[in-house]
This record gives sequence, C-alpha cells and structure tokens, in this order.
Amino acid sequence: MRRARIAPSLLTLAFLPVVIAARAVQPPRAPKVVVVKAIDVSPTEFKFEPAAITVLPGDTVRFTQTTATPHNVEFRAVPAGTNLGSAKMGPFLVAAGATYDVVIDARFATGVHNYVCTPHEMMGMKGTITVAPADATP
Ligand SMILES: [Cu+2]
Repeated sequence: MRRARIAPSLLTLAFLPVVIAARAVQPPRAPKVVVVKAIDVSPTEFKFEPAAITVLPGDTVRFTQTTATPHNVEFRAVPAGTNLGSAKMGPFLVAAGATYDVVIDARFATGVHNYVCTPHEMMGMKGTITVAPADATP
C-alpha cells in the first residue's frame, strides 16, 4: 500500500526538470505600450495615428492627445465575447499631452476592435485594434 503512493511522487519528480526546461525555452513576452496619437490634420479632418495596430493580451494602448480639439475613443464593432463595460466610451482628452490608457485584458476578445472619436467619426477619425492570440508574436 505504502509503495503505491510513493511511486507516483517519484515519477512526478523525475519529469519535473523536463517541464521546467520546456517552459524556459519560451520566456514570456514583456507587455508593450503602444502609442496612438490623436491628430488634427486640418480644421475639418482628424485622425488616429497609426490608425491600425496589432497587440497582444496584456499590452496597453496609450491614446495620446496632440492638440486642443477634444477627442475621445468609443468602441463600435467588436468581436463576439468582448465586454468592455465602461471602457466602451473613454473620456475626452482636451489638453495636448493628455493620455488615455486602454489595457488589453480579458475584456477584449481576440479579433478586430473598431473604434472612433465620437464627434469626429465622420471626419475620418477612426481606427482598429487587432488583438492577436496570446501565443502570437506580432
Ligand atoms: Cu476627435
């Protein structure tokens, strides 16, 4: 009886170095901060720059105001499984240099997330955040 309980423990110990070695081959990627600027092209044309980015879960998208024209970030079409809650519409940034961080966490499903600046959508101010699978390497 007692031997039967010891054997599985020894087996686990024997394979432990193999498991540790396998994990060491792929060190976890450090989360990135990706800056997206809100830009006034002209008094009637605005844009996010870059307008299309790809990120991984854990990354942060830092929307950065470059002007005095109020801009925000409102998510529109998003992949199934996304649940942004209060982050669906962010605050207006009104001072140059102001930032709004969006952490790509469990609220964001894998796929393409479309967003706009609410008052300037019709003036071209829109973009996409593509969330790649956690094991991808964009
Ligand atoms: Cu705007």
